[in-house]
Amino acid sequence: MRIGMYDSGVGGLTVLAAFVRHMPEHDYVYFGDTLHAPYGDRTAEEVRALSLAAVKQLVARDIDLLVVACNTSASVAVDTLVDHYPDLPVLTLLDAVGPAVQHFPGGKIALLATRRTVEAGVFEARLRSARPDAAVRSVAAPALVPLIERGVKDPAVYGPFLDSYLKPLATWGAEVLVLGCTHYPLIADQIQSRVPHTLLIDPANHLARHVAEKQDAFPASSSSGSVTLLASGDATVLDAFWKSVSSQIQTEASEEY
Ligand code: DGN
Repeated sequence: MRIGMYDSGVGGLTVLAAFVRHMPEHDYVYFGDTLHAPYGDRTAEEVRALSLAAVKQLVARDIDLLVVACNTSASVAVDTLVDHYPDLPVLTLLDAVGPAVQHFPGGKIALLATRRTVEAGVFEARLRSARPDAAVRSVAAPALVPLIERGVKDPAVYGPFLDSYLKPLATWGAEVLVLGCTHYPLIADQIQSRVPHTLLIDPANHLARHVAEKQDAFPASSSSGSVTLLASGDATVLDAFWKSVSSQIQTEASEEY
């Protein structure tokens, strides 16, 4: 099977890594819209137009399945994509976020995401319907994606932002924190250190597991286990991130949520 994925930039590589970990035998084509990242503070209209342009690149490569590896895009653009490509199966992390929290007993669930995703409210709605017994709270973290995209590594730069987003959640007693933006697993250690008693959940692992279990339901063209990275801007950034993300693929397999 040839699976297409896109994100505003490097974040969706964490989704790609989850898929490669579970299904290394498929072919993957990843498009990072690095020229237009970040999407998080753009209007819904802009995100829809950019998402369509990204998917056009992937469809031109004959993908069998589209995975939207950008939650901002999933929040506002999925209907537009389905309208334009009615024959293309489309999955998003919206499909995984409910099942991802279903089995955790915690009564306080938090979502950390971009401003557009939080304002759209669809991820929060999925969490609420999956866990009507739990209290759900969303926090927008607009400063993080631009720093991650620029390759900033210094924890001191992230510190004040992470403190302001996460300390209220630690005080609230969040038991589960859903990483609602595909960039955030890239700084999971820094997030975890501010909410040490909270379970971090990356819905990409659940989506990848789901697709791996239901592979027969998807169209299957032959594949050779390849990964192709495309970018609207500088592709070397994607290559560098992928090298680092893919090197962790084996080591994290046993400890995912
Ligand atoms: N990785 C994107 C997401 O999951 O929302 C980030 C969007 C952005 O560019 N801010």
